[in-house]
Amino acid sequence: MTNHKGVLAWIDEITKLCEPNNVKWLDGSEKENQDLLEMMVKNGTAILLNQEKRPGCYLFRSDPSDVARVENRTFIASNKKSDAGPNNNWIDPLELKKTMNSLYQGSMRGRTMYVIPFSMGPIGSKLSKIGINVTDSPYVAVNMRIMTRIGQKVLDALGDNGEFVPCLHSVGYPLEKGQIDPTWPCAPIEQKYISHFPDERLIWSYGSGYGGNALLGKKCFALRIASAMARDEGWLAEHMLILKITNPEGKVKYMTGAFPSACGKTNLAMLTPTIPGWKVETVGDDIAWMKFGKDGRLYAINPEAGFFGVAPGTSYQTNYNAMKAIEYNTIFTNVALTDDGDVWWEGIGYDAPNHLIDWQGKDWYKGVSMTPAAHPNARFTVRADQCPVIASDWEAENGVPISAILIGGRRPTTVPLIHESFSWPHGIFMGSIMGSEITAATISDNIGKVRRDSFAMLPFIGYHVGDYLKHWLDIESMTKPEKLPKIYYVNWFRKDEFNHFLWPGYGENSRILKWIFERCDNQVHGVKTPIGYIPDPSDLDLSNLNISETAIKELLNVDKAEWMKECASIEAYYERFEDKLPKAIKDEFDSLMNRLKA
Ligand code: GTP
Ligand code: SPV
Ligand code: MN
Repeated sequence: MTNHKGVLAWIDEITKLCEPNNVKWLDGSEKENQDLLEMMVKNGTAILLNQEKRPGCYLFRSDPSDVARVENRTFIASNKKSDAGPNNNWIDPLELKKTMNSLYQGSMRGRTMYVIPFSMGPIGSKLSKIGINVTDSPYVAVNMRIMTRIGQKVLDALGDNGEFVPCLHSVGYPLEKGQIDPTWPCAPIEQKYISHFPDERLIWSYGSGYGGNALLGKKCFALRIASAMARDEGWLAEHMLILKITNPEGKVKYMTGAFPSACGKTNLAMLTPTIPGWKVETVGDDIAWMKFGKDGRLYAINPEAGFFGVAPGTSYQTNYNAMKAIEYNTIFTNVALTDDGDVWWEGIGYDAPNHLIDWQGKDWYKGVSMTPAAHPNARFTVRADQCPVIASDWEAENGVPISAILIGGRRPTTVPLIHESFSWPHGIFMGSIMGSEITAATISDNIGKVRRDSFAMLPFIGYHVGDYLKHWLDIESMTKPEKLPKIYYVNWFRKDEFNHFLWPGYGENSRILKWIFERCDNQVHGVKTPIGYIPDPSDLDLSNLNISETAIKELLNVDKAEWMKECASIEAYYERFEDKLPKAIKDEFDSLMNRLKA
C-alpha cells in the first residue's frame, strides 16, 4: 500500500469514473499471478498448455478485430496541434477527454480494476521511471508483470511524493447484470482510443486489449511519453534493441538498433553468431533509453523486463535463444494450438501436424486450410532473464556505453546491406529517411508497402517529428565528437529479381556486426559512395558462407538512378514537415543530391 496522496486521489477518481465491482492492488507476488492465471483458465479466457511440454505456459486468443496496434486510433493530444506533427493523429486534449470520459463512465462495471504500480528500468535506479497502470484486463495484468517490474516494491520506491505517470486502461466492455463476458472483451474500432497527453504526462487507453495498445508501459509510456520527457531533459527514448558483442580477444562493445516493428530487433538482439569466437548477448529487444554518462558517452538502459516478441518466423534455426526462453513460463497470444496442447506457428521450423486449432479457435487442416494457423502478429510474452544469452549486466544501474547505432528496415531494393554515415548530422539524416515495408505489427490496409519511418519511431514519437530530428541533431553539441556512437544503416531484406532475399540474415548478420565492430576501432577502411561508407568486400568475413560474388555485389550496390528516385520520395516526405524540417537535414539532403549528380 501507499500513502502517496497523488496516487490515492487518482485511483479514487478513476474508481468513481469507471465503477468497477472491485479494486485490487497488485503486490507482484507469484501467488497473486497464479491466482489470476487460474481464474482465467477457469473462465475460458486462457488455455493451460501441456505442462510437460510447456510448463507454466498459457495460450490466449484475442478477438479477430483486436490483433495489433491501431495507429489510426492512436492520438497525441498535445496542447498545441503543431506539437503533434504530421506523423501523429491529434485531437484537442479537452475535447478528447470529454469523449473519453463519457466512454470511461461505468466502463468497468461487472469487472475488477487492477492497480499495477510498475517501474520502467530497474526499481530505484536514477534512470528509471514509475507508472501506475489501472486496468480491467487480467490479461494485461499478467503481461505487465512479465514486461515490467511491478508491485509493492515500486510503491516503496515511489515514496510519498515521487513522480509517476498515470496509465489508465479499460477494454471498454462493461458487463451489465447477467451479461455473458466474451473471452476477449474489447470495443469496436471506432470506439478505440490510445491517447497520450504529453504535456501532462498522462496515458488513457480505451477499447483494445492487445499489445502496445494495452500494455501501457511499452510504446505508450517508454516511447511516446518518454520521448517527450527525453526532449525536455536532454536524453533519448528510442525504439531500439540493445546488444552486447564480444570479439574473440574478449573485447566488448554495445550497440543499439532501430528497426521498425517486426523488422528484426528481437532476432538481432539474441543472435547466435556464425563466425567463430564471437559472442552476442542481449540487453534489450525493443526499447532503449539513452543518457549521457559522466564520461560524455551515451549509455543505454532497457526499461523493460520482458520480451513481447513476434512468434511467426521464430525457430530453433532462426532464433535459438528466443525458442529456449519460451520453453516455459510464457504467455502465447494468437498462436495455433496442437492436439497435444503445444503451440505451433508458421516458420517454427517444422511442419504443422495434420490438425491444429488456429488462432481464431477454429479447426485447421494441413494442406486444406488456406489461412495461416497463427496470426502473423502472434506474440510470446516472456521474462528477459529466461533468455539464455541475457547479458550479465543487462540491468546495470547506469546503463551500458553505446559504440554504434544501427538503423534499418525492410527494403527489397535500393538500400545496400550496410553503409556508415559520414558524420553525426549525416547519420541523423540517414535515420530521418529510413523506410520500410509495413508489417502485420500494425492494423493497416497497406501491409507490404514502403513507408518512411524516421528512426523506426513514426508511430511512437510523442511530439513533432521535425522537433524530434532537431533533438537528435542537438545531441551532438552535448558532448565531444569522438564520444558519439557511429551510425550504420543496415538492410537484411534486399531481394533479387526472383523475390528471394539476397542475404541469409539471422545469425549471419554477425558478419556485419563484426565489420561495424572493426570500423569502430578503425581496423578496416570504408569505401566512399554517395550515400556513405560501404565495406570493401575483402573486409567482410564471408568464411564458410555459401553466397555468390554476384549476390555480394548486388547487396553492396549503390545505384545512382535508384537513389535519385529515392530522393524524390524523400523530398515528398519532407514536405509534410512544413517549417519544422531542421536546416541541417535539408543541407544533408542537398549534399546527397550533389554527390549523386557528380
Ligand atoms: P517488434 O517486436 O514488432 O518491434 O519486432 P522486431 O523488430 O523485434 O522483429 P523480430 O526480430 O521479431 O522479427 C520479425 C520478423 O522478421 C520475424 O518473422 C523474423 O523471422 C524476421 N527476421 C528477423 N531477422 C531477419 C533477418 O535477418 N532476415 C530475414 N529474412 N528475416 C528476419
Ligand atoms: C511493435 O509493434 O513495435 C511491438 C509490439 O513491439 S507492440 O507491443 O504491440 O507495440
Ligand atoms: Mn517494437
